[in-house]
Amino acid sequence: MRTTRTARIALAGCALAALTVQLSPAYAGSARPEVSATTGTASVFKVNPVQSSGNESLTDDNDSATAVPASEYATVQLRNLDGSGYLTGKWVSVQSATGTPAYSATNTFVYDRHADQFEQVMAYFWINQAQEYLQSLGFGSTLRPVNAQQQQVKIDQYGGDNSYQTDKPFRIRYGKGGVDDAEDAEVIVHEYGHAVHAAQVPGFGASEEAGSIGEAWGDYLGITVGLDAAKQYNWPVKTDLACAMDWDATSYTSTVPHCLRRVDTNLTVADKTGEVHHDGTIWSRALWDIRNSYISLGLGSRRADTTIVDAQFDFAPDTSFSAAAKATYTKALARDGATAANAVRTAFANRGITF
Ligand SMILES: [Ca+2]
Ligand SMILES: [Ca+2]
Ligand SMILES: [Ca+2]
Ligand SMILES: [Zn+2]
Repeated sequence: MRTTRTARIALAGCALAALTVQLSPAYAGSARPEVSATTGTASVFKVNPVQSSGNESLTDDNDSATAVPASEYATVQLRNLDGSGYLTGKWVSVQSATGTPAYSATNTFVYDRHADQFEQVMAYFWINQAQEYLQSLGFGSTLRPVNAQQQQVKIDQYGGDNSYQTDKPFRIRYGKGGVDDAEDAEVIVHEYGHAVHAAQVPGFGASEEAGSIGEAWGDYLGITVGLDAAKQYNWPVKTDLACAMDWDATSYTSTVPHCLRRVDTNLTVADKTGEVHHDGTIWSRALWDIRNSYISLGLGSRRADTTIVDAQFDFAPDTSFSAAAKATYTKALARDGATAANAVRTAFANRGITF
């Protein structure tokens, strides 16, 4: 769940919110011809238009096409499609309750942000990108697979300004309050982060600290996948690296830079309030420090992410901060050696998390 200041919904955490609305398959009864190719072309935001432009004055303007300049869109490959001509493939299946499902006989999905299909394309591209990122770290080859399944995604007008990952059914829903949630890759991947946890540890999030780790991981994954993609596709990053959801946040934050949350706050366990998004920023700062320590040690962010993800397999569904920190330290020691492991221990200790 990506609770915002304007729409705080009383659910314990995304992974706990079991929404059971079951809609008929969006594509049932279609008479469209099959498309055989599994790679297509699409237009997407370069993570989000605030991050790629540095322009904190961009506004939603009621989903207007002209609110975001053409320079902030990139033409990309859509990979792993199933050849049906719809946005369904090996790692993602997008359904929409808003607007006609995107379809192209040539796998060409070029829309502007005013079109409902744009959010569908963004969700497909960014979830596929997140799974490809995890696989590029070795998950599914040298390491255990991580949520290597077709992620169900729904885009609709659900509630206020919020998005959810649910376990029953196993699905992500993106809302359309303010800036449409699926116009910001950091929102898209945040929710995918919850699906990753749920796939690694069934029932994950069964304590307040586990729920906080879930929110922290979603924010961190959104940022790291976006930064890795910016490197891969040569896109500019013009806002603070630690700022999550720069574009979505323009709808409900008045201070600049616009961030739903940051992963570099200075909170410690002494600042806990019992609210998972707030308390998650304690954990996400530790992840951020681990990342930067690995970069300083010459190990790089990808190695940090590999250790962080691999350690998550060892978290109990109702883990405490302390137990999860110890599991991360133990994984770092085994994979990366004593110097890296000590940096992990320090990152947690600086948040007041000891073991
Ligand atoms: Ca839109
Ligand atoms: Ca929104
Ligand atoms: Ca950002
Ligand atoms: Zn969340």
